[in-house]
Amino acid sequence: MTDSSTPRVGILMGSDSDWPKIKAVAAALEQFGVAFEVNVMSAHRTPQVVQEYAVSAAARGLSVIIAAAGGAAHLAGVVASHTTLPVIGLPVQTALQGGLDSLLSTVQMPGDVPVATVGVGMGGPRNAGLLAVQILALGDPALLKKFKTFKQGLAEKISGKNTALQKAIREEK
Ligand code: RP5
Repeated sequence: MTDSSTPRVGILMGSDSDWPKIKAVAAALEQFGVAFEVNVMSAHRTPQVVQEYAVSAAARGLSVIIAAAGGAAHLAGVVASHTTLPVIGLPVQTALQGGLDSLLSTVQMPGDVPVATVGVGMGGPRNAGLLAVQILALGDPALLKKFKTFKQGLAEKISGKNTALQKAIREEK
């Protein structure tokens, strides 16, 4: 049995230094009222902890794991190797070309072990949270309804921006 406070999404990061860069994941989940937990663990520094977490995640009620790491970013891949849950890889920005190292380490998984990798920087952290919401919404009609409303809001926002831009262009003439 799960209740509304049981975490459905596990957010992992390789270091606490990642948190300021990926906080938007949590904000996206909070926006949709999705319960989550946040933990620091490292594929390289605490491999045993990562394995134990990934192996027990489904039985503890989690449905999606979001794994963020920077540099030699192997956390998401290692987690995916130990669980049947969908894993979203979140590459963290670094000094090396904005995080190209993180992006490639996360996305270039071998066949048979998928990691759904979102972008590095920009909308990446928020998209990781929203993708988790969409996965959960497949089996949760109330959440799907909220997500549809959100999408509708996006369309209205862009339409409003377009109207404002057309007006500004007309006034410039
Ligand atoms: C990665 O190494 C972490 O995800 C982090 O992005 C990076 C640096 O970690 P710290 O040296 O700041 O702990 O595993």
